[in-house]
Amino acid sequence: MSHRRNLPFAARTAFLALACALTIAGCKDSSKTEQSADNVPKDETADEFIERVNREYKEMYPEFTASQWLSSTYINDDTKLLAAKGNERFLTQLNRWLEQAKRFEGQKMSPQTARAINLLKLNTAMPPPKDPAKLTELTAIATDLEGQYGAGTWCRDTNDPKSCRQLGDLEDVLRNNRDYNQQLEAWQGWHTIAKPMRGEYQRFVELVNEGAHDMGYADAGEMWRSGYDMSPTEFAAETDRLWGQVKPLYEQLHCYARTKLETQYPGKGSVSGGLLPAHLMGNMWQQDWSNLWGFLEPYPDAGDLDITATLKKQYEAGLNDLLIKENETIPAGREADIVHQAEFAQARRMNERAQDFYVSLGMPKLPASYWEKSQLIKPRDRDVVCHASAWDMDMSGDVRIKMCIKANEEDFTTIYHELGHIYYDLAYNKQPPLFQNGANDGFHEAIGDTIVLAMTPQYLHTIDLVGEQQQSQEALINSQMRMALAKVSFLPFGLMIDRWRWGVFDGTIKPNEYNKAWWRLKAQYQGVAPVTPRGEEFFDAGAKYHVPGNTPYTRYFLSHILQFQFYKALCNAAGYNGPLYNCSFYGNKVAGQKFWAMLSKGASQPWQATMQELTGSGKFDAAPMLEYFSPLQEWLKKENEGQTCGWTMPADNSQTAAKSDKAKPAPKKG
Ligand code: X8Z
Ligand code: ZN
Repeated sequence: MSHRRNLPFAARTAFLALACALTIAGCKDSSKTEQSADNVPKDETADEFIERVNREYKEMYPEFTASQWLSSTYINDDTKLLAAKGNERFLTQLNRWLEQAKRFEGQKMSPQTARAINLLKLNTAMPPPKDPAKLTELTAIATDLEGQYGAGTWCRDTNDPKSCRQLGDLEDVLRNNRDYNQQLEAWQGWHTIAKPMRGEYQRFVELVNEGAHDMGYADAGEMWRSGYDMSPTEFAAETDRLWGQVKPLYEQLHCYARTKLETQYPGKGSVSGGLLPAHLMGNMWQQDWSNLWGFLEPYPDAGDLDITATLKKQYEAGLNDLLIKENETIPAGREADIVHQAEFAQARRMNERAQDFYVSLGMPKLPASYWEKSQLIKPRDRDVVCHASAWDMDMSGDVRIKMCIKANEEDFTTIYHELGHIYYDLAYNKQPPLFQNGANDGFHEAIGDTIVLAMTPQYLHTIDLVGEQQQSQEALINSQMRMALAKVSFLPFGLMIDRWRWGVFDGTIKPNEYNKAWWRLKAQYQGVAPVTPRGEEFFDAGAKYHVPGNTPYTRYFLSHILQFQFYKALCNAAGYNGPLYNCSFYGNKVAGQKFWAMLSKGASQPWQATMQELTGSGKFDAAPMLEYFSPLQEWLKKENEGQTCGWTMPADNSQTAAKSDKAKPAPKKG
């Protein structure tokens, strides 16, 4: 499941705990079977050690993932308790294995075994302190933070439960409502849910840093940067290099968006210094600007790309069918059930469509259990973590996703994203457990998105999601803009989250400046700013899933570079010769085979080798992304002529106010 990628870390941890119980039980007979008190066979070689770890890991894994799955799909105190305990057991076992591995330091062993031992160290994003009491405290905090995020609710009127809203509702406001104040209210409302997390998060940081230290790392951030087959310092420099490659493209898009926002919201479309108002970008975290299509579409007459409208129509048609079918018999009050049924049917239809792409490449159909056990839509009777994730429950084919799918384009492409994780899981299931992972975590995130790049307007037309497509320069710019609003707008966000966490972990960002540093990085990288002061009474980082969920984020930045490298390689494999942006390898079995071969390698070799096999180069490189967007970049340069692009940093970002609001900041909410 996600444990090995996002939720994964916690999951792994718990998983290990289970193995631990088995180990102790076996221990009783150890004297007779030549085992030490710790159940470690005497004279075990490094190769045998790794073989045993793989076996124990796989044995304990299903119980661990089950506890994590339950606590994410049914948030209450009991499931939180079980998840925390599961995690604790896993991390205890991880510590034990790491202790046992020390025997082999400096010894000769096969490169595969050396790699496996290193991967074992990196098997969690939550390095466990050795002190058992602190480990217990850490897993309880981790489960609680994720639960708080999942159950996060803002009430306009605390005395009126009907006024309460969760993330999905508030995101709908940002998605569909262009009213300045209503967007501001939704944005501020959601950010109230993170305020109570601050103290716990601070303690969380102390505890994982202690764990990282116990494992030989300077801090948890250094550990996170150690998973890339190069030194942590080299890795950080690589991310700077890649950002340098793509920054000019982002700045052009930022400039264009600002001009349009200023027209849309006269006097309020930017914040002093030329930054974009955080609540106006159509997305809670300004990481994807697709929802601003209504006024960012370059050529409204150059064809139709409104996938959301078609998905909604499909949903409504399905709902109508159900209503007609059951018209005579629907008892009063059962309308909500029918709506729920129609939402589920639409989510399933979207999911089948995504599966079809993978199957067209020669990959297997998803197992029956996937359809039975996945959570596709938000249950009505309980809190769940709606943030999309993909799970490998047992390393043997019980794969699932957990989403709260709605009929819109964003969720549609997110299903393709999640299936990328699922097909990776299925492809590497034959590898030993410690190699059942992405070549690096950016690879895992890039698989489904590579498929999304191949969802060209032509592909979307063949599956009846958009109408007939024009072959004109205007239509091309529209389709490039559609992709850029999702992919280019994301880049600085993909970097800034971990720039913040790296600083929090290494102590350069102190607890009393968490929020100030957050907004400084938002301004520096994304060029966005809040329109009302966001002092230290807030904890705005906590309003983004991956912070309370403790999922490292640089993986997504990498993925947004890698996916274009993969896409280009698969287009080449498919024998495609035209301009990169027009290529779809839908239905191409040669490309599919090449993709599957890469997925099957898992983490069994350095990612550079896996990359070399697929693309012919063993380096991260943003050139394919720039090649893809070159028509748009040229167009943007012309469009922005005469503008002063870029932005200047606010002097004190916690006091930032909108130009028009300088004298009278809006009152703080909640
Ligand atoms: O978290 C995700 C996936 C699950 S791995 C839905 N993504 C990041 C996000 O939502 O912030 C995908 C893109 C970036
Ligand atoms: Zn993902």
